[in-house]
Amino acid sequence: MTLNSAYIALGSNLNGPLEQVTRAVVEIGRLPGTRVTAISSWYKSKPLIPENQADFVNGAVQVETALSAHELLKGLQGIEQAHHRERSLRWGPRTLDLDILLYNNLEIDSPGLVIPHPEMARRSFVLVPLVELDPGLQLPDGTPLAQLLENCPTEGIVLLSRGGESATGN
Ligand code: ROI
Repeated sequence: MTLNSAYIALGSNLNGPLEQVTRAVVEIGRLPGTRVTAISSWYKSKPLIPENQADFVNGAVQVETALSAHELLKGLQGIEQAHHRERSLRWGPRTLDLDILLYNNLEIDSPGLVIPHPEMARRSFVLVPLVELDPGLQLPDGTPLAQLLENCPTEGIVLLSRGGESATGN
């Protein structure tokens, strides 16, 4: 079985955000053929548009998976739905947001799935946990993520709880 390496961003600002994201990590590790190989720290961050909503908890995990990128996306969407995610407002508060940031060194541009995640270069709440997981990570075009982070404002991001290595799931 060929295993793929993917990085997933987690975010929540509703219904006990820290519990939402920590439960989601366990659930990600239960997706078929998928193992969580590293978990970042959790960070509290100010909402990026609109600002009149609660602070977010953000983090990232690395997984090894036998799933294709589209299968992984389907699995993550199932987890989001199980957390009663409501999609009423495009930029509104959410109980759980799971985004595939990177999948091997692939570039994917299909209607429901774009990898690398198009917004990640501008979002320090994504880049900070990602660079923590692997300071040497690069986009498929070779751009170091640490360099993107240097150009991103990081004020408003506060370390909430320190992460560690983990091997959850199967
Ligand atoms: N802002 C922060 N800080 N963290 C998020 O995960 C997040 N997700 C979003 C919007 C509403 C754009 N803002 C966010 O989808």
